[in-house]
Amino acid sequence: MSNPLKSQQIDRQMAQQTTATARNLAALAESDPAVYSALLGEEQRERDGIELIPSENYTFPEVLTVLGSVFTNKYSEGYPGRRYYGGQTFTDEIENLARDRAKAVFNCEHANVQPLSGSAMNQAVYLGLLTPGDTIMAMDLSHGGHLTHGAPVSHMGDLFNFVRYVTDPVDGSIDFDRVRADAHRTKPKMMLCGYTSYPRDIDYAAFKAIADEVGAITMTDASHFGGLVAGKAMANPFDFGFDLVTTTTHKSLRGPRGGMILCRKPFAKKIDKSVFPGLQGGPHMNAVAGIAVTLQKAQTAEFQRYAADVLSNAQVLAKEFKQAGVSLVTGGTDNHMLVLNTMASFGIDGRVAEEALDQVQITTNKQIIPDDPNPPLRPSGIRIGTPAATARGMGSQEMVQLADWMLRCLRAPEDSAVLETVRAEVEALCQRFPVPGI
Ligand code: DSN
Repeated sequence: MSNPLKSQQIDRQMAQQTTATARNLAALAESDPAVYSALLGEEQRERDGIELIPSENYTFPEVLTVLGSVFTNKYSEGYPGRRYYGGQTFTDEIENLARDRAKAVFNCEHANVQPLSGSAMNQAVYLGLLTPGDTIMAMDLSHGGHLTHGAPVSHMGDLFNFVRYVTDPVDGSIDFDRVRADAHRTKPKMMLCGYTSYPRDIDYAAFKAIADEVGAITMTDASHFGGLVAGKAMANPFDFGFDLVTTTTHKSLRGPRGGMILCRKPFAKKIDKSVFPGLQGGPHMNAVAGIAVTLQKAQTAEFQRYAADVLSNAQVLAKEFKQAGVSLVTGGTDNHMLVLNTMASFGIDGRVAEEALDQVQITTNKQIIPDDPNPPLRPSGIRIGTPAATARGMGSQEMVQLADWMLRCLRAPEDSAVLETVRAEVEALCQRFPVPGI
């Protein structure tokens, strides 16, 4: 039964908050017009264009609210019930909610929701469970692995001995006979799968079998597809006996920027100690509140529909591009992402392609392809994905239209008449699909 006194109090506080939000915005406009105007500009950019960068999304409106809330004021070093600062009644409440919901959503035994970002989260795992110099097997950067998966330019690449596996140049498959032979030869302490630019699913059973043969810890960096696992559209590595899953919270999951480390019980203490005090100080409690909100939404049937739609939209794009003869890295997609070889398909590098699409307000990112002969700032392709467009409610009809617009631009990247026409059509479509939270 609802408590009338409490609900009256909530109504009063809500009215105060609405007034405060309007007052704060007006104060920003007056005291810092430069930042205010950039804020309006970014809102307009997001409203009028189509976001196709596969790692970006529109967070839930409720997440925007808690991110801009008083939780940003609070220091909460430590963990619920064991903090180094007073005044933790409500921060403990939200961190417990976020942890419990993470465990329920991902069906795991322990969750740490404090990592400030994806890089910090992966570093906390390596530094917490391994010793510098230990061997880790992970996917090569140009084949889709992340910087923190041991790219030579990263600090992790210096600290640990990364042995990299690659993918088949035609279908993107992983040669598990070779992975097995390399694992037996190099004796990794950890076997890592997961990616930042790989349009295929992962054979967790094959990885786990090899890891068990050599006694390696199994970890998946699910940053890109954490929301698709949560929404039950893609497989959950814990169902295959994996030890750890890391995921950022702002990509397909649609939460605030941040990271989570999910693991089996035996790793819990080391992971928590590694995040705090090992690597970080105070967690960003406004982001932790946002993660709690996100994970409640991730348990709904609506979110499961969203996750399924992200995948089916990617399939439509793949079909359209293939029909038009575009060269897709791995030949297609099993997830939310496609990598287009623009050099092979249109004779233009990824930078030219990205810039042409920017002009029509379709946002993509230039992307190296496996064993790319070109440098990272002028790579051979672009990477696109469907999480953000799907969050606006766009479906298969819009994906067909989108592929057509992209083809027109990529075939004539310097034809201003084509670009102007497409830009106007993109803007008109966007009016019909409001951005959540704006
Ligand atoms: N920056 C992320 C991405 O775009 O995939 C990974 O860190």
